[in-house]
Amino acid sequence: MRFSLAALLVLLGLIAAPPLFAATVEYDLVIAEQEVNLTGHPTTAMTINTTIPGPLLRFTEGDLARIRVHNGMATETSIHWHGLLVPPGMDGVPYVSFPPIEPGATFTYEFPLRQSGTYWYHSHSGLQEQRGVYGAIVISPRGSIAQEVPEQVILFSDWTDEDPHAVLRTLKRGSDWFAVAKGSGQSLLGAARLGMLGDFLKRELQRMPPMDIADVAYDRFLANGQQEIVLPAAPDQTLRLRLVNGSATTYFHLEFAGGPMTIVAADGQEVEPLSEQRLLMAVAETYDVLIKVPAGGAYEFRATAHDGSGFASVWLGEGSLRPAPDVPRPNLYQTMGHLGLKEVFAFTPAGGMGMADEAVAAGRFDQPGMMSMHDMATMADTPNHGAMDHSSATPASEPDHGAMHAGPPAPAMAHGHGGHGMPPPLSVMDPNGKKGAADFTLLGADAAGAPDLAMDGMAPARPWPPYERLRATKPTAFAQDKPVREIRLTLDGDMERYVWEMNNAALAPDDTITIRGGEVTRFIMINRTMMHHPMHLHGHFFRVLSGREDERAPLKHTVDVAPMATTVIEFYTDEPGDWLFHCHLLYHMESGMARIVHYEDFAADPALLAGRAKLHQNTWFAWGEAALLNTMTEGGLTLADRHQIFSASWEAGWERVEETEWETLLTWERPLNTFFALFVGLDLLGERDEIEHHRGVAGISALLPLMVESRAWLDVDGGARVSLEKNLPLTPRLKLTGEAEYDTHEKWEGSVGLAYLINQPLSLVGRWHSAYQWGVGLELRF
Ligand SMILES: [Cu+2]
Repeated sequence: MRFSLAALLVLLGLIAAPPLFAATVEYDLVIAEQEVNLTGHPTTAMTINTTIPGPLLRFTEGDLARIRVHNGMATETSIHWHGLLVPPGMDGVPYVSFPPIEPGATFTYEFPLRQSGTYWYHSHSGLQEQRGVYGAIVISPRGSIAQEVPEQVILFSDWTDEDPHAVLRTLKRGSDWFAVAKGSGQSLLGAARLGMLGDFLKRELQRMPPMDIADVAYDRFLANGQQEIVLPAAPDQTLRLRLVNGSATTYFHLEFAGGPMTIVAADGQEVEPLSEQRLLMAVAETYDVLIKVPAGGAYEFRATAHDGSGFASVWLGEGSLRPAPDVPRPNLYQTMGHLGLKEVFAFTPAGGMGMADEAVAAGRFDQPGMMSMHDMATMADTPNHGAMDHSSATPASEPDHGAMHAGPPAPAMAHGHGGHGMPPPLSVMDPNGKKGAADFTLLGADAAGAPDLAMDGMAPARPWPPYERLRATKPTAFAQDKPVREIRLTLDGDMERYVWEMNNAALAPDDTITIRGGEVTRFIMINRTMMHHPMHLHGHFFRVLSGREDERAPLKHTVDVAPMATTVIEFYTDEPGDWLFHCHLLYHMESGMARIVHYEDFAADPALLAGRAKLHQNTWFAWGEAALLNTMTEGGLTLADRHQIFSASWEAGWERVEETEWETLLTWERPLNTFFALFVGLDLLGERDEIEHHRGVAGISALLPLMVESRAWLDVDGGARVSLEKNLPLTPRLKLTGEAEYDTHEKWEGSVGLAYLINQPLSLVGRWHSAYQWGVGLELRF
């Protein structure tokens, strides 16, 4: 009797308490190349278990995960568990935490689940993430018996039919095409239309390329792999949406047509409930939100790409369609910062923005927030299209939600769902991201052509992430007695060459960030670019500090660092290993914006260290352009990596000369920064098939105020040459081009003309040249 009572008690204990022994949860993931059709055109993608996204992985806190990843492709691969606290060897970053998974091989990941929440996984090899290698992870809290509210997992992503390597090559060559394709081009006419010629001039004086919020023109934005999905929801039901941004480069503005959403977790970690009408989710972040689906309609939960080029839709509920409102497009013409003579004639781009290295080193930008509140306050006074929050100069402060919905609520559509649940397009905004590609109207591809514009981060209609208002449910502050190590990191970029850097350098072997266990490490990240960078630290959660003491600063694994702003994070160092810290914009990471964070006592496997050189592999990119007119031809071929540029250019004319005259220039150029480069080369001059002169040259290239490209050289014959070149976009497609050159041997030469962008590889050109007169023809980019 006593025995059976004891047995009963044990049995009861087993039922009531969490399981004493952790379950092992196993998954098999097969990564393979496969044909998909997301746009009406079949293309090759990389899938996990035949789908994009890959399967949702569900665990319970305390489980042991055993995941076998099979590489069914002809190229190496990897899977990284984004936001999960795993041993360093299980983190899945090739050459940092483990060797890559070779073609045909299987790697078994095994790790205990030390946390709960919404996370995701993706390939950390090359550009595979853009090709479809990602999926969501949900870890239920341990001991939870029943779900309080029904939940849905929604993974947002961006999609292009183009090979991601071709995308990166387009970015490297500095083409305008993506801006035109997604309707964020900038031009003189666009600036004039907005009454912002002053800003246009200021930017040109500052030597900054036209600002854009996103780099790539996408074909589609996806929710769980589709442009539009329908999820079941009962009237008046409260739902928990587990939202994941699995995009390669796209931030999303999230908004629910049925009312505000209540944020209850960020990056998998619980936060105090925070109500938001419109939420900006950075790349690689996750949020859990509660929404209440009103009765009487199907309500849209919309994810609008940050640059306004398209969106993905999730419909919840039944009945007539209630679309979410359009988000105004960003006003890309607005410039930032003070501009004086010192900035105009600065030697570095950072100096041109008023954020020179010396000022950074002196700690002038260490406080979280924008570089200068004074400048922002001045900006808020400038008349501007769209709403502007005059009451506050702090971009991340509480936005005035009233201003967001000044108009009447969006009208319901007269009809309900069809059998396929696919509502017709409702909005002036095309859900497909490349609407500008075929728009040949004057401002069709211009940022100024949008019906509604607002300034990013300043207007309440375009909020920045709500970090300052997020508070953890429990204190997150570290004990006061821990040593603190501060590390200052500037986020830099060379937009022209598409090289992205930290502390003025792309990823290189000697740039490891060394930290020590048992300390509080604080990263002060100072963004000296006009883009947002979602910075992600592997293997840790960090506190996002807002500049005031808050013992409940939220814990995150990924944080947005806004343009020209400072973000400060801190973490306690108790996860020995080598961990990647990088910008989660895929093409930024691939172009150098990454570092290894190394615990000083941690010794990685020597075999792994031997292979690490591959991480630092510096890829070469090649491209060319050639113009053929009835009077002349000119063009060039370029081969470049992060540090040097080889180029061959030619010019040949046959009009008004006895024989075809030509000049070919071969150079090797070493950029010092975005503004200056040194070069040596060989200048060849000839007639027909004969070389008449050849001479060595050496000189300097400089980008001058007003974006004038200049070059000066001395040659071995004791001569010299100075040349200037300027391109001015009249509309996004129509460019005025001018060149002038003075050579001590040949005297003056110059040309002026127009180039009209037809599509990515082709422009129509007409030009007057001082030697060959008027000509028309085509320019081809390849
Ligand atoms: Cu970045």
